[in-house]
Amino acid sequence: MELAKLYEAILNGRLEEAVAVTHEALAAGISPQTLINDYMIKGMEEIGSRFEHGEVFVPNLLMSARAMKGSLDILKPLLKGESSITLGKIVIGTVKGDLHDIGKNLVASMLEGCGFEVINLGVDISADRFIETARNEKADIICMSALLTTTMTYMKEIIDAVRNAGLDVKIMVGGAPVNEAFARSIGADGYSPNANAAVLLAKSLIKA
Ligand code: B1M
Repeated sequence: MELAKLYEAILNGRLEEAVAVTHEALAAGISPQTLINDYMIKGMEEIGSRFEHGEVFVPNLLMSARAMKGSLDILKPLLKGESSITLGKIVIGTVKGDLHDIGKNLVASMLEGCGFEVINLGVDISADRFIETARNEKADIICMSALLTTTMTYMKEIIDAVRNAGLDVKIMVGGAPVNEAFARSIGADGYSPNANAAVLLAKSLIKA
């Protein structure tokens, strides 16, 4: 089957087609990871690049996001393993001022699928909200996502507030503009570039 159709459907924001091709691909035995990493994320990257160059506009981003979410809804249950043990509890959210949630939700699904208990706070999350939830839930890890250069800076405020609150919790960060050096500079315990790496990082932080 032609998997490039999935890339095209996400890129062009065609929800029905994205959903149909995803079903066909699964029936043909293609793994969810292959579909996500090799076709769907690439479609989102391309629409982002076109947006950056002024070739498409916010409504196009929204339509691509809708198509991506439609496909991910089908794949998410398949990312969940049969794990009966809980490796640890993670509070995850996109930081204040930022409404991007596709990557964060992918990270949340992968963590859940690999045995973590995940409390997904959603988007636009303040330091107080992270702290309150982590404290009440006795979380092991706070996981933050930011997609904007203007919101990634708020991660430091959250980390400082968490440390000042005296919480014994590890903090991991990620999102397109974030990198290892930035993560270190704001005092995070770890950075990961994608959902798979986030699982490995969370496992290593739990052991540390
Ligand atoms: Co926006 N947007 N957007 N957007 N958007 C970007 C981020 C942008 C890079 C596009 C561009 O110009 N090329 C740009 C940011 C520029 C910058 O800051 N330097 C941008 C902009 C400017 C904006 C607005 C300001 C546009 C406007 O209104 N004028 C606005 C801001 C709104 C706000 O948040 N306050 C805006 C709005 C939107 C939509 C709402 C239309 C929509 C989001 C819909 C949604 O999420 N529900 C949207 C979209 C879709 C994008 C792009 C095209 C795609 C993002 C995405 O979903 N990628 C994006 C361009 C791009 O990233 N190439 C763009 C797919 C997803 C699977 O990847 O989220 O990177 P990603 O997640 C990855 C990794 O980053 C990592 O793992 C994931 C899986 O591999 N990861 C983590 C993420 N979080 C992690 C946490 C971890 C670990 C790993 O913790 C440890």
